[in-house]
Amino acid sequence: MSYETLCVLGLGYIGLPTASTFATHGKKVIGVDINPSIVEGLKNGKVHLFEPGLRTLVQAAIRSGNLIIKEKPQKADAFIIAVPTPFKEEKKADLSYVISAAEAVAQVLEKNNLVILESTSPPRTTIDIVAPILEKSGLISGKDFYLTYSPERVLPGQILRELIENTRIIGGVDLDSAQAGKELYGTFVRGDIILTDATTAEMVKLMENTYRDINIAAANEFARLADRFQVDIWEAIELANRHPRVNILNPGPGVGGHCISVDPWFFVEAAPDLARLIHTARLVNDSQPQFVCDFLQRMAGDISGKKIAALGLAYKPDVDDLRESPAVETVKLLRDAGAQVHIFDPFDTDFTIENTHTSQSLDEAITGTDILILLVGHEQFKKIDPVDLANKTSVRIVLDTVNGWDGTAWKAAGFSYFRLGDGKRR
Ligand code: SAJ
Repeated sequence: MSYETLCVLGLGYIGLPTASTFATHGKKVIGVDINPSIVEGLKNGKVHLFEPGLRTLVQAAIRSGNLIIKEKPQKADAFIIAVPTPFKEEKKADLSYVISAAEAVAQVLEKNNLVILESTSPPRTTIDIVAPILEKSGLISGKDFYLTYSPERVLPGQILRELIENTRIIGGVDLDSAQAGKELYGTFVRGDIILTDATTAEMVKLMENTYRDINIAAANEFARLADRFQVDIWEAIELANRHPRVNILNPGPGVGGHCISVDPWFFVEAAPDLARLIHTARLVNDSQPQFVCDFLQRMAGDISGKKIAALGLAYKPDVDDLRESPAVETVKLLRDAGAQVHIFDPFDTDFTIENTHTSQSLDEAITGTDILILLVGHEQFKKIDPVDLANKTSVRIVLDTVNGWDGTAWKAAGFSYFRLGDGKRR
């Protein structure tokens, strides 16, 4: 079976690059999104997300005539569901987008079609939730049509390269389904394509991000311990990582993004009696903005009424994505502690946080500031010359939460420089 026409549901960070890459590899792709403004924009070549190289890729795909954007799915050989699975207030997976996408596919599903779920989902979603919805079409998964779960594993900022080069896991409801998935992704995937069952593939995806979350939680807890024991955590991590089997990650203001800060909750929700370490790691990372706020107050004294310039809002360096960003959380805590916070992120100069001031430039943010706090290690911030900055602003207290700056240079330029987790030099 060869799959010539595809329908990709959800044109976000995963669906749009996936649809465009298939299109530039010769497949006829219908890209579907329920958001009319995204559909309108894409039809005119306007890309609503920032990812290096994405705009060029999407425009090439549309120009080639192989990528067509629609609001509803149509009949196709294969369907890829790449809609978001956010979580609700109470940290439970919100599967409503997956469910409505599956319902839309069921309307047009035909014999021998292939359906692939890519959205990160709690274990057993493919078998217990998606299959029964698709089977309302009267067709049976694994018999009349192929059904697989294949997680995306790409790193925001490097999506286009990793989409092609990373190992791809394909879990089928049966072996034929997994093989059908392999045939499709083989169109452009250069990494290994490994077949398994659908639930294993779901669990692999959650385990990867949970593993990273737990390791970052350990780094954050080490930073707190270092602060107490007057140790510089950055020095300590560098030394510990000289052990051949140790690789401690970096502490920071917390863990954000739509993946790592969300996915572990799917385990906690599905098996709270078992996922105890996973739950604790989430709590440690989620409380890191509070640790940053408390740390600043210990270093700089009462911040009430003080003007603070907060540099960076994105969930990690050099992306424009603010979802679950610990930088945003930290700003809110500083504001609630009475500070007048001036926020600046070069990737999103329009974003507002209630009762804070959005700055359009670094210079605007630092004017008349008492304290400068670096929350995201964007390249643009890392390049700031402390001598140059000292001439532009009255600010003399600096908190670096990401080890983005050379403390010695900042001190030499006349700043009181504090670094998160550095209990030695403060
Ligand atoms: N972070 C730290 N310390 C570190 C590394 C990261 O505090 O040492 C923070 C970041 O600042 C950010 C968060 O963790 O707030 C997550 O960033 P990330 O770069 O680790 O990962 P994501 O969320 O951008 O992408 C992850 C990737 N998963 C893994 O590396 C295991 C990616 O491969 C997945 O495709 C993606 O999640 C996803 O969509 O699931």
